[in-house]
Amino acid sequence: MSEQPNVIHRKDYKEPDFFVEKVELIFDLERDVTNVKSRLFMAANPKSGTGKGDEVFLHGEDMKLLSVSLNDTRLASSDFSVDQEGLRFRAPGETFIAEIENQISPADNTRLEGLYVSQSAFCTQCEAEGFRRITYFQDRPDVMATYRVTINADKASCPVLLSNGNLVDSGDLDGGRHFAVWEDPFPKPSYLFALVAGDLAVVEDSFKTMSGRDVALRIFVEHGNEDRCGYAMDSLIRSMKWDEEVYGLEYDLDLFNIVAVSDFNMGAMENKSLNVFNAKFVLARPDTATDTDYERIESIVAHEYFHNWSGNRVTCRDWFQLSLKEGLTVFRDQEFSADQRSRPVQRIKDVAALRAAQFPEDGGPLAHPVRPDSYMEINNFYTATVYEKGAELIRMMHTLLGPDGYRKGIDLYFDRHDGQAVTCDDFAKAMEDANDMDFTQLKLWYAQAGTPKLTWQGTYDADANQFRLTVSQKTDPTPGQPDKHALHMPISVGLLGADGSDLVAETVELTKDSQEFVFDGVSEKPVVSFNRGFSAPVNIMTDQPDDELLFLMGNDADAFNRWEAGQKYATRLMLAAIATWEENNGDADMALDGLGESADAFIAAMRATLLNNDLDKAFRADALVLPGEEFLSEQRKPANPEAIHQVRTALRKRIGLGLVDDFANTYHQNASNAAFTPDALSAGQRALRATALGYLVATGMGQYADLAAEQYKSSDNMTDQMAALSVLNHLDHAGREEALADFEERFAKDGVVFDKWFALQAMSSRDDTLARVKDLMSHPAFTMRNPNKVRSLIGAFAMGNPRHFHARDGSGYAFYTDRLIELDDINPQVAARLCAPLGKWAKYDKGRAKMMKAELDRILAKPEISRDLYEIASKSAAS
Ligand code: B3K
Ligand code: ZN
Repeated sequence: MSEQPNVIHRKDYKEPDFFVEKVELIFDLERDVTNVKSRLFMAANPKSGTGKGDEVFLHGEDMKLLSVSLNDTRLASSDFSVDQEGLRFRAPGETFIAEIENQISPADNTRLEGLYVSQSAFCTQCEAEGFRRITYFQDRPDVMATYRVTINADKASCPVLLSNGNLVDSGDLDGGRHFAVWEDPFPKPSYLFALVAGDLAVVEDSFKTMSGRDVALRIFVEHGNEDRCGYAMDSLIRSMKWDEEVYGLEYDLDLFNIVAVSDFNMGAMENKSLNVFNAKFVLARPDTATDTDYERIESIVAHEYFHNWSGNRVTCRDWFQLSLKEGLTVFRDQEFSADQRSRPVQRIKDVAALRAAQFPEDGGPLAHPVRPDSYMEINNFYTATVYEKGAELIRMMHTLLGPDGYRKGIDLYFDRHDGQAVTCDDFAKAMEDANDMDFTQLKLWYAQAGTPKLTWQGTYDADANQFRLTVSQKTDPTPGQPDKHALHMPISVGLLGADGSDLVAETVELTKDSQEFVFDGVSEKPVVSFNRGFSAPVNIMTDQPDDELLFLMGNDADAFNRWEAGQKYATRLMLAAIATWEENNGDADMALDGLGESADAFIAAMRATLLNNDLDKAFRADALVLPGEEFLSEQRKPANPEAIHQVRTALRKRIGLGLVDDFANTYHQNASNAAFTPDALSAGQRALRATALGYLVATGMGQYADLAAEQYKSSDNMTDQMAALSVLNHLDHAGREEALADFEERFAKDGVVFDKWFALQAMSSRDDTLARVKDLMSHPAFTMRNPNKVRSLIGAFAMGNPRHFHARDGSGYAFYTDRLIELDDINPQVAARLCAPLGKWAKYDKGRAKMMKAELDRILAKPEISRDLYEIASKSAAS
């Protein structure tokens, strides 16, 4: 980048002057120079009144243009112009055929956007704007075309040739080459185009749709990984069934392919009938994948499959509407997982993730609305706000309309817009029209950034048997949005009687800055359970007294709020202790002593949860986890990473010592001799046992570190091994070194499994961690060219190791910045994503803030900085 990148504004949206209705592509695949021929059947947009003589613009980047022909006549070089952004020529009529020939180099493509090489295979990634790195095209989602794709390649190295749709022809060619022709009958935007070619193994199954059609299901992987595809396939079949049952949506082609690749910028991609996946989210065998991996595979396979309707059949008009498909699809995958597993446990995980990633985003320099108003680089907007907060918005519609009303709205949306590229307003309109509702105020959630803060106050009138609840909302200013309006949100409320049962369970609608809700027939002074199920994605500022939190922890009928009460209590204790730690120059034990009975009562409540056999084990495991260091650092300004780390560690030790016998019993009672199965119930049992082990080791009693070392050695599944290794990871214990060495020996050649080994060491709280991370950069299995490796070693250091990333001497920041600068030349998209931790400088003390800001300036001073990294670093440095 030589000058400041352009800012694209939503308000500037204009329909295209010309459409492409049909595309024919011919690829001559070679690693170094791939030849691409395209025939574009183009037509003027009747609404724009364009035609003969008007300029046609086709995006194109980093390619060599060989020729342009219009209606079979080759253009002289004076009849077109080409620059860094694309190709321009004059239309020969209202409809015409443009033929273009160009060359690209897949082997040199380290950005992993467009056509590139991963291991031995060719693959593509086109969302958001990768297609323009393959050939010249109107690379925008409102241009939808049918595709016919011919792939020519060397038969020995690329026996498998895949693209979207149906295989219509194939055969041999001279010179050891062969070809395949694919046709996709569904018009689609270019971002859904995909091509894969390579020597891949395939695992097959099939699915009979609700109307009785047979769909062939195939998963393609590197040879040798065939026995790790079973769970992904099973998840796919369950997703297809669920979408029929819950949404009435059936798959529309006879073939559905998934390809797992090692080098991928994100999780997976929903290309029409040819999903491309990061191998990490496909491959699983009990000895290579943890329960968490299985869970992620299930939800990502479902997410990408669900996009076939919410994203592909109905797509986005422009990239500002990204949440139209992403928010809706995340909501769909969350509900799928809730139905497959435990609903409350799923909600707890989703909310914890929202709080860990989206709330900080909403409160920081990169805050933006669910439907952003402007961007420099759209890839920077695949954010927790667009995805997860977008899903909360859909969830609120679901809550307000009820399941039947929601379904009516969804049916109307798909009926009305099938085959179109539409907006978030179109979605909301379908919801409104089907239900005769007015979502004018609810839609502000699309436009307004920032997490609302709610406070509430209750008064009980014993004479009138009445409870009055006054609720107020306020949203702080965010960059570019100084004034905020009141939002419409559903608040689910429970009023608990002294025996713990619900006197009232209702959902009220907050629409004003401050509003009173009156509940009648309340026979005793209740304890309030507010925002049950996290019905609105807000921060609750009201402090409930300790005894009420304890009561809710033990009694709330809403499992989410039981968990929430425990988290609040724990947060309160730790924040108080952190304040004392700072006053007393860093004695965490003394700080905890100062909490007196509050801490004892909390530990007793934890014990009650641990031993409550009425609660499912996965829930108990979650309820026993203290809020994380990142979360705590959001709660108090300036955040003090040392204090947070020490206080949290000391509290864990105290809980471990207080409940040592209970944890030991839990640990032994939950051992299992049965063969590993990834189902939710067995996973919950393993999670509870792992939590117990964690607390036992936290006691500092040597016998338990030995127990963890023993667990690593004796268990036959990755879940139990990782549980052991992740607690050993912070210790000086021979078992740690032995386990890491064993892991290395078994998995050093096994890409996605070995990522765990890098991440563990990057997240260790041991003093030697930074030195170790630096050493690991030269491990033979590490490369800056593989995004998974970068995220495992470098990303995990910044995001999973606050203690070392925020080291007082700035060594963590300096190391990290060097890597971002290095990475920007290789893969700008991943570099930009990893830049966010430095942007949190305003949350830290002056010394740290200054160093973090200086590192952002160092990034900005990089010559030839990418647009991706520039946008994140400049916005982060500014506010
Ligand atoms: N739609 C893709 C994400 C594309 C990201 C481009 N930077 C995966 C998903 O959300 O399903
Ligand atoms: Zn998605």
